[in-house]
This record gives sequence, structure tokens and C-alpha cells, in this order.
Amino acid sequence: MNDCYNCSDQSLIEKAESEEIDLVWQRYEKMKPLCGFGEQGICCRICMKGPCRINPFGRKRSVGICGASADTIVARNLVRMIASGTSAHSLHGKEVAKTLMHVARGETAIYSVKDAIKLRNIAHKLNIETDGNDLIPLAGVVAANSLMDYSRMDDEEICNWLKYTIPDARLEKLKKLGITTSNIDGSISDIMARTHVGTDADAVNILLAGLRCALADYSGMQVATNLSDVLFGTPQPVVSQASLGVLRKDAVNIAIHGHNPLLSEIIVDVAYKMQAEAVAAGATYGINIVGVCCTGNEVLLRHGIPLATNYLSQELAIITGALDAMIVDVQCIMPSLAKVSACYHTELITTMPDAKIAGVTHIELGSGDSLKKAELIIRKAIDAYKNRDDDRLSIPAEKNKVIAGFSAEAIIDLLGSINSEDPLSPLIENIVNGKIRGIVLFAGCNNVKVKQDHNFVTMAQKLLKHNILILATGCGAGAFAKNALMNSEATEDYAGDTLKEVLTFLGFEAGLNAPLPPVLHMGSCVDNVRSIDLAVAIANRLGVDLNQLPLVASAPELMSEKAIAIGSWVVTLGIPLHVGLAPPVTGSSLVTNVLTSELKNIVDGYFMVEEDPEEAADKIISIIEEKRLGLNLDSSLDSANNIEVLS
Ligand code: BF8
Ligand code: SF4
Repeated sequence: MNDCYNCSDQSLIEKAESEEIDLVWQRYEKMKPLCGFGEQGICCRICMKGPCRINPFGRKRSVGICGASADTIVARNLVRMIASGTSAHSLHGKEVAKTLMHVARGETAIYSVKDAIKLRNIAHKLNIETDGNDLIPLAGVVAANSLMDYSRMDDEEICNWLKYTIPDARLEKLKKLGITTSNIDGSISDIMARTHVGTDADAVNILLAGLRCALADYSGMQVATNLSDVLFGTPQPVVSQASLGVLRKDAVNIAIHGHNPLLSEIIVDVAYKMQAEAVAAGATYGINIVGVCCTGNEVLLRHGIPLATNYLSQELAIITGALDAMIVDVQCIMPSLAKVSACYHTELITTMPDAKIAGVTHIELGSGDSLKKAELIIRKAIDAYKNRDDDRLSIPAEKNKVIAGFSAEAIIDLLGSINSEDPLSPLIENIVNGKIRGIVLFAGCNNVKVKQDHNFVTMAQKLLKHNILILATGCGAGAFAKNALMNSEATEDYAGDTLKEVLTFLGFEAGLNAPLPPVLHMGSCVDNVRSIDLAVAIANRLGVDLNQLPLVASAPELMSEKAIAIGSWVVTLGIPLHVGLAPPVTGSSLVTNVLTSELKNIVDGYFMVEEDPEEAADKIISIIEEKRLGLNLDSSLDSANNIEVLS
């Protein structure tokens, strides 16, 4: 069985097999058959009268013991997934906002304001008076305005990070539907309360609350991304490499894995200062920091640190025998890493109080002595390097060039070098004239149910040929980085003629001396909001709502609850979303119908399930062409209905 799209990774799976180490793929096989009730969302264990499982085929057991229908049970389960995803993202955002507040109060010597321009731009965006405000007090006001989104008591108000970041028409629509959020944490607790036994039993009402919670997720992600930029810098294009081949025989290899840049930035800083210790230990190259999952994306974008791998193959980094330490924070960290690392010399270290793994070394970062703790962690890695067994080394040769760092600001700056008066015009003109047919945002995870990265790569190749520009985040971006779709050569190899022409022109005009990559790396999962910022800028420039743009999102290998939360706000903002696996809702025809069809009439966006990546690409192309027709883009620019982009 070929589990990995990447052939060199496949040889590591075979190495693990020969060493009798179970990885995610073997554990998946052993878990089969998966529970059909769970897969359809019709298992309820919300109260202790159950668990109740609805029979999807007959009358017998058509409701739970309390009388809850399949519709109620499926809807409750789904919105609880949204609430969990929202809490994961928004807690990350809250921690970043609290850190900015500590900076403003002079309570930390570790962090500072790195991007003053971004801070002032955020203040402007959030309608905060900046005149006469010095930088540090302004940081305090921005932090307070962001934290207010987690604590506001007035239900009539709307979260700042929602209200000020989406088009007016979209905001009005959401207000009319009564699904705007005033308080991120409040929207999460609303879901937990209404899904308690014997509370909300109206599936549609439950789903609408789920959409509100998803908008809270969006708001928390805006906080996380934007305030991280203030503290650590807004990403700009950077060249690096991706795939497990970035590990080095002559270095102390340290992987940083998880999500929160508050931790990884410290490790990166301290590691730079400890190179000499690694050299003294015999590692002639010094310390080689590599990234995994979204932390990997964060440090790739801001520091050009190579990306070793994305979610599904995280265990393989250890199987190379070359990884001396893996330092993890929160989310998407397989507990199996404990067992796999115990089979090698690799030090696995947890760093967050809310994300420990039994039996694993825990060194907490985040308090005043973080720098000392980081030194301790890196020293452990250097000590582990001394125990490396060269006979078990197997570092794949493959690594690919990646150009990353395409924040919305970076894209607008780049376009501004062509037209400083109206930076978006080169992009918009080429969408209007059809040289770029549309934009697809690829987001989300890997899932063991799909050959790793296969859906991402197959779909992208087809979409690029059809002259569709691709943006990517999270493990989707990881898939493209590893598989050589994020460099100038990929534009030559995969872009259709007109897309290639535009990307080549833009790349040379912007001084890159090469075409722009056809897939733009916008960052980690929370950075999905960067692509929305870009889309909102285009929509506002055109005077249309997001649903009118030739823009589609896709999560072809989705896995986590966070992906469900993101997908839900994407459709709520009016953007059609393709998913490559059906979420656990098929046990209710009502819920399935609402998500895949009725939502279109309510919020314009909707879920489209298509497991075949070739078919999915075709369907996305049709949606994009339909949107172009809606905007009358391919008829004469003189047409009365045509948007007047060039005026
Ligand atoms: O937040 S894409 S597998 S690593 S959940 Fe996790 Fe999914 Fe990867 Fe990042 Ni996002
Ligand atoms: Fe069963 Fe109702 Fe309890 Fe769910 S809430 S476990 S359906 S009795």
C-alpha cells in the first residue's frame, strides 16, 4: 500500500514497519471498521441515559431515549465540533493578545512590538484613534480592543474583529440573520449550553448558532494572526526548503511542532545563540531548526526556517533517526510521538500546561524564565545528538525549494511596485480580463483516509492549468511546499498559459527575477484570515460582496474540529467550500441538505462534498465560471452590468 504521496516518505514507512513501530497508517488499519454511527453523526452520548445510536435505516430506534431525533443529534454533534475548533483558535488568539498587553504594561522583557506599521494599521482598521498615541500605549489599546471581543457583555454589539474586517454588505446580511457574535467565549459557551440534554431540539436553530460560533472562530483567528504580526513581524516573501530532506546529518536537528508562535519564536531566538555548543558537541553545521505543521508554517514565513513535514507524517520525522528533539506546544500533536520517540534517541518535550503527554518530559515555556527554559531544552537536544545511532539514519534526499511569506500585506506591497496608486489593480485587471479565471484557497489538514497530499496536488495541478491562482494555508500549504508547487519552476510546469504570463510579468516587475509561484503560501491555519483580508480588499475595491467573487475554498483532506469551524465561517462569509470527505452529518438528511444546499439561500456559501479530486477540481472550475458570469466579467467592458474596475 502506498500511504504517502511523497515516495521518499514511503521508504520511511517501510523502515518503521521493519522496526515494528506502528505509525498512523497501521493504527488506522487496526481501527477498521470505523464506527458507522459515529461516521454519520448519529451517536449521542450527551447524557448518561445513553449513549443512544439512531438506526439510520428503519423505524426502530429512530429517536434517542429522551426523544431527540437524528436531526437534533447530528446538529448538536456538529456544532460541538465547531465550538471545540473555535476554542482552540481563539484561545491561541487570546494568549497573543494578553502578551501584547503585557508588552504595553512593561511586564515582559521577552516580547516587544516588532511591527509598528502593522500596529498602526490595525488601530486604523479597528477605528481606534491613533493621533498622539505613542506606540506602546497604542499597543495597549489594540490589545484591550481585541480582548474586549472575548468579554463584551452587551449582546447587541459586534466583535471588533468581525465588524471591521468584512464587507459592509456581508455584515448587514449577518446582522439580519442574527448570527453576528459579540463575544467569542460567549458564543462557545452558548453552544455548550444549548446542546445540553433537553435544551435546543431544533436542528436549524442549532445550526444557526453553529454559524455564529464559527464567526467567533473567525474573529479569534483575526486576533491571533494580526497581533502575532505586531509581536513577531508581518511575513514577507522568503525562500526556503521543504520535505524531510531538510534534516541534516551534520547538525543537531530540532523540530518545532504545534501552533503558537509565542513559544516557537523563543526557541528560534535561543537556538541561534547556542550554535557554538552544538558545534562543540560534534555537529559541524550547528543547530538545524525545522518546522512541523502550523508552527512550521509560522517560522517558515517569518524566518525562512525549512518545513520538515505536515500533519500526517509527523512521526516520520523521528523515523529518519536524525531528529534529536521535537518540541511541541498545542494542537495536532499525535500522542503516539511519545512511543515513537522512545524507540529512538529523540527527546520529545512538551511546553504548555494544557498540552502534556503522559511520561513525556515537560518544560514549561511562557513565564518569566522562558529564555532559561529554552536553553535547557536546546541543551537536551544537543545531549541527545551525542546518542544518535548513525546505523539507523535514513534522511530522504528529496527537498524542494519553497517561496513563502505571502501575507496580504506582502501581496499588496508586491503589486504596489507595479501600481503604487492602486496596488490591487494589476491583480484585479487580470481577473477581469480572464487571464486569471479565479482564486481557490486551499486550507486544512491531512487525513489518514486519503493518500497524504494526493488530493491537494491533483486538484492544484488541474486548477492551475485552468489559469486559477491558488492560495494555501495550514497543512495544505505544507502539502504544496513539500511537493514543489510553491516555487517559480512550478509556474513554468503547471500554470496555464495566461496565468503563467501574469505570474511571470508580476514576478519580474516586482524585482524577483522569476515568476511568482502559482500557489502562494499565506501561512498557518489561523492565517486563513489573511486570504479573507485579500478577498475583502478585492471585493471592496470592486464594490461587491465576497459571495460574488470568483473565489472558492477547499479542504480536500480535512480532519480536525478546527477545520470544521473554519469551513463553517468560510461558507457563512458567502464562499463555497469543497470538502474531500463528508463531515459526520450524513445521518440526518435535513442537516445534510441545509449544509449542501439550503445554506446557499441563507448565507450564499455552502458545503460541496466530492471525494474524487479530479471531479472536485472540475466542479470548482464550474463554480468559478458561474461566478464570472454573475459579474459579467467575460463580456464587453462597456456592458451596463459590468463592474467598472478600471474607472
Ligand atoms: O491548524 S491544517 S492538521 S496542523 S488543524 Fe492541524 Fe489541520 Fe494541520 Fe494546523 Ni490546521
Ligand atoms: Fe440519548 Fe437523549 Fe441522552 Fe443523547 S441526550 S444520550 S439522545 S437520551
